[in-house]
Amino acid sequence: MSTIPKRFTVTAALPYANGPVHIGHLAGCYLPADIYVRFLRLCNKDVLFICGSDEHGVPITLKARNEGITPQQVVDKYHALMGNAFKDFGISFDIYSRTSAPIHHETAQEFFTNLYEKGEFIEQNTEQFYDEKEKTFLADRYIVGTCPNCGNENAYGDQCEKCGKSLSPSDLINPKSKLSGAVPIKKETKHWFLALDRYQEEWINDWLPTHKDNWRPTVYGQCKSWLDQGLQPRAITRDLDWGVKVPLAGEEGKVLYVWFDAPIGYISATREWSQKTGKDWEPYWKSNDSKLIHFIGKDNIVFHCIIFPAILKAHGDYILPTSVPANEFLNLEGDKISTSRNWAVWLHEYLNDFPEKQDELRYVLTSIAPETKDSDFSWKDYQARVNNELADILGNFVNRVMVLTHKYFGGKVPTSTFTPNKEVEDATINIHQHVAELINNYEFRSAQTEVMQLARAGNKFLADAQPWKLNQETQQAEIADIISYSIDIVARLSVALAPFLPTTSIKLRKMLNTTESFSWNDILTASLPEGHAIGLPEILFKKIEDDAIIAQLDKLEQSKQENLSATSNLKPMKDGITFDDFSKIDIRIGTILSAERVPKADKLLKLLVDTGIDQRTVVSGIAQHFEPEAIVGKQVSILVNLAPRMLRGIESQGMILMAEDSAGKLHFVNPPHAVENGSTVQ
Ligand code: B3M
Ligand code: ZN
Repeated sequence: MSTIPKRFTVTAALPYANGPVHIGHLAGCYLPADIYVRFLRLCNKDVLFICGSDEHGVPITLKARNEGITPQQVVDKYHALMGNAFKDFGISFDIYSRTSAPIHHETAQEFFTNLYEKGEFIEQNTEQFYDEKEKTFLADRYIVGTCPNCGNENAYGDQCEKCGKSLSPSDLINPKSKLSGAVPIKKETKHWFLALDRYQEEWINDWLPTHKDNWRPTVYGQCKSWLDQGLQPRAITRDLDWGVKVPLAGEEGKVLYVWFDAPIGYISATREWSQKTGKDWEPYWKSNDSKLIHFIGKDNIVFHCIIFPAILKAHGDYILPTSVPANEFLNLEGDKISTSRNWAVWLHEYLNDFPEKQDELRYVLTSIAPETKDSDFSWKDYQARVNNELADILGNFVNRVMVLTHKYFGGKVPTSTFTPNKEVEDATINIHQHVAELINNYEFRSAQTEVMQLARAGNKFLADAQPWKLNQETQQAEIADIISYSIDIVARLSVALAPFLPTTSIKLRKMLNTTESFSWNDILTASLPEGHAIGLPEILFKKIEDDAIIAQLDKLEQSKQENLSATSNLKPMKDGITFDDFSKIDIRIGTILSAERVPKADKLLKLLVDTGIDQRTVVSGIAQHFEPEAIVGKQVSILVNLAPRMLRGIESQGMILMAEDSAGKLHFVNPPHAVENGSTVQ
């Protein structure tokens, strides 16, 4: 049944456009996908590499609300940031599209309509939480309340971020709408469901085991356990106004569930590529001699191995994925990477701190790729690998070859008789055959190690041969043999490294002064003709100094401190001040006369406060903790001699003092009984 594929359709998970990309994304998905694709291209295969931004879903709408901007503005910002980061790291997509593009809305709607007309969906009314104030249904993420497991008062309706427990909104104690703070009610609403239970019986139970031996055990195991538990019908629509509209008359306010539309985004992107290039997109998705491969992280397995195949199969015209090489997670300095805790190495920040060192990061991330289990990135390990492997072995070898060629032969490839070295030849043949197999088997980590073997062998060959110890007059021929062979090894490396370290490969070709295109088979024959003038030596890899590593560790330490102080009331004590410093502070008791929300700023309330001295406006970041009407008449402590500040166009004259508890909840600091406004706090 396995025919030799004519073309390869390679997808990399569409990243959510609500934050920048970090090393975990790169190591988990984009880098292995890129290595694979670059390798296939070197083997002259027909390959299409697809990605784009995933721009729908509730978190994006929440972020927009928090920042007082539109969802489109959120995704525009991150779409650009992510696209640039991928480009900077040499991730060679044929197309980087986005799911807010019209072509995607059209494609996703076509899918819905196709399935709808075939009667594939179950239409069902269910009860969902509803915010009567905002007149909208609430996605699970829009509901907050107390976690029944750990007591965190800010747990979400789908998960408690403090203890990690998966929740459903009805598990929450005191559930509240995140939009208005109102207690949500349950209301009936209609949705469309994919009959996964029926598909399981009809074909998934038979199809999945065909991949038992060719999918990673972690991937297969996860799918198998889903099947063992029995698939359930799954809603593919939501009540939301951000997303792909359900293309049915009279169904306003319904959009496709983000996990229904996002994978279809791969197809939309392919269609966009087709429009741009004039090439036919359909064979990549509809022809049995195409091989569809999804690169993803392990949290996306079920969507790519069960749900998306179910959608494709229900449509009927499409091929199903042949491989889904999902990676495990990459940790950072022993701790889980987390966007909200700022525990990450962001790609754009990395390039600011280490300009032009994208291949160094690619190398390290592939060396520690979490292919079979979670792995850990540490800055010390990064430094060691760059310095001891890239700089000392690969860089050192290449540099010696270049310098010696200029020194002994005026930068020209000398005439020589072929003197192959066994280790070098073995390493070369091994790359040509074995590395190719490893890559075809998605074992990029081992593949890169084997490629480095050639650099090691080359370095050793040159170090053992010691041409610099030979007599230039009488042993010129021997020197020529050594140098000429070494140049060939550099040429071979420029081929073998191309999938892994594309920038380095280009630099090597430039140093060798050869612009000819090459293919994987050229590893065996790569050679420069006698008399060919090579370019100038260039340092390939500078060593990473301790200071640079310390700076990165300091940055992480700072994130840690900020998180500690955000989640614990035991904040580290601030630096000491003198009594004089303290006596400059003028705190009074005042009374809130009125309070209102600040438009488009969901954290801010505009307060009018009677300070006993005057009545003044204060903008306070307490809107997520108090309803405006509930705090009118409250006595508060107010810092009255703080310099005025403009907040959202309003001049704030002072600051209300709040006590923040370990759960991040705010409480007014006020006297136990009413006192006269203007009373001083000292
Ligand atoms: N955006 C989840 C993620 O970024 C999701 C992947 C979609 S792939 C179609 O992890
Ligand atoms: Zn909890």
